[in-house]
Amino acid sequence: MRLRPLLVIGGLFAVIALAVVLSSCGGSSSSTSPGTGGGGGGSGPTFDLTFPATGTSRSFTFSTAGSWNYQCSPHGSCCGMTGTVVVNAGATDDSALVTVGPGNTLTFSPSTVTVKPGGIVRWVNASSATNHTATR
Ligand SMILES: [Cu+2]
Repeated sequence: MRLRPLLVIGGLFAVIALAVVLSSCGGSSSSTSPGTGGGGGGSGPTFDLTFPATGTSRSFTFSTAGSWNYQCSPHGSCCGMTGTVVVNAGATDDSALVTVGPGNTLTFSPSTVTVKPGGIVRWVNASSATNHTATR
């Protein structure tokens, strides 16, 4: 008579423990699936800089460490006009200059620049084209 309630309670604990184990297995496998593919995680900074004339310059301040790819909207997918800003606490430079379309090429030069967090990147349009952008 006194054992029966204990057995019932023990059985309930066993069921609850099994349920916890099963749910934690499912939880751990699903929580590891989303990946951002390297580069500091999250979506990172966004910007859309335009260069409506030769000589136009635009600046952007990068506060978040990571490796941030960007492209020219009209010339990124078609022509590989892309670049990367690496923001790294170990960097020494607090600013960098990128030339847009030097010699009327569809390039950013240099294609990769590195600054420390809080660093400023400035792009200058050296091209006769007026539709380049730096976008991400
Ligand atoms: Cu372009």
